[in-house]
Amino acid sequence: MTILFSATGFDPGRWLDILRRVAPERSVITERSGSDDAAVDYAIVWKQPPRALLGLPGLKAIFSLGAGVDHLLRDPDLPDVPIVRVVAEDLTQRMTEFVVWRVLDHLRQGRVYREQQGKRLWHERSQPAAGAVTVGILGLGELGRDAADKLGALGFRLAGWTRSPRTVGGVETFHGAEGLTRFLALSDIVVVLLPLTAETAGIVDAAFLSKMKSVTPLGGPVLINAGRGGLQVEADILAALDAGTLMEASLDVFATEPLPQDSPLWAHPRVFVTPHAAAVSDPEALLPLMVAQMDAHDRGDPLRHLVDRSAGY
Ligand code: NDP
Ligand code: OXD
Repeated sequence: MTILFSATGFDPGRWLDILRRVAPERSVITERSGSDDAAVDYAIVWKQPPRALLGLPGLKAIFSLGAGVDHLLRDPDLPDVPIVRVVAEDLTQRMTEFVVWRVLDHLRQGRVYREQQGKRLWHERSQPAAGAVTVGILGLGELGRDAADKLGALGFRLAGWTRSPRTVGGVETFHGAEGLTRFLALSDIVVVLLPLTAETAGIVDAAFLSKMKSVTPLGGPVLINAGRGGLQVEADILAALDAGTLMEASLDVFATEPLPQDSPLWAHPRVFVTPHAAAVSDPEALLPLMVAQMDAHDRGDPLRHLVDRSAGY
């Protein structure tokens, strides 16, 4: 009973300490020596290096350290075993906090008031009510549905866009290409909570931005992307901001991360940048759920929160 923990891009020390604590009866390895290959029955991965998962005859499932699995599905050597992604109250709650924070900041003109404070300007701005604003959420999955629920409780009108037809209470739903145009024509603030797949890559491009509303109660349309950077064409977002067709954007994810120092997004006065921090994965919250699933699966229970490889999420 061995877990292979294979991750790049961060120091896994705390994750490994917690994993060893919550799975005391399992061995945990980060590198393969060859002699332990046959004992590896589960892998936990984040942007695993090439060939990390190749040739593990006893592998039963791969656990993604994130809700998104684009990092993992890119692997040309991915074994044909079930993939489990993160679905956890802790992560969902963090994402909802981010979405509500950004929506309220745009609604209450946070950018303008921060500028005014810098100039010691006492000037009250007009204030639309939440009920006069439609927040459109691209992706009504685990994260999108919870954000919609909490925004609805604050009084916002809600629209949602999905791949397949969905019914979600309090949300006007749309799907497919034709549905996207109608969804955009309705949304004052667009929140992107889509997975990055072959179908969604680059979806927020010039054509998409040109379909956003030109007049909104906020003075113009707003974009919030907390899904993946690959969903957006950054040059098109900058062009729309400069042309005034997009009023403001809050971006948590970028085509290249960390966002390159020379990216014009850093200094753009109407862009709010966060470093892929909308919903951090907390090992104390997530690892016990993963180990509980491994234990249950070993007892014969089916795995939950499985990825549909053909859909890419
Ligand atoms: P889910 O898989 O639960 O939901 C995905 C939603 O996107 C579904 O509603 C799905 O539609 C919709 N969707 C997928 N493909 C399309 C398409 N081609 N057209 C229209 N809609 C589509 O994912 P989660 O809600 O758990 O997570 C969403 C994403 O958030 C993750 O994939 C990840 O990239 C990102 N994320 C970012 C974080 C951050 O810190 N910035 C943290 C965590 C996640 P349908 O309902 O029809 O299946
Ligand atoms: C995730 C992420 O997918 O951190 O969970 O982006």
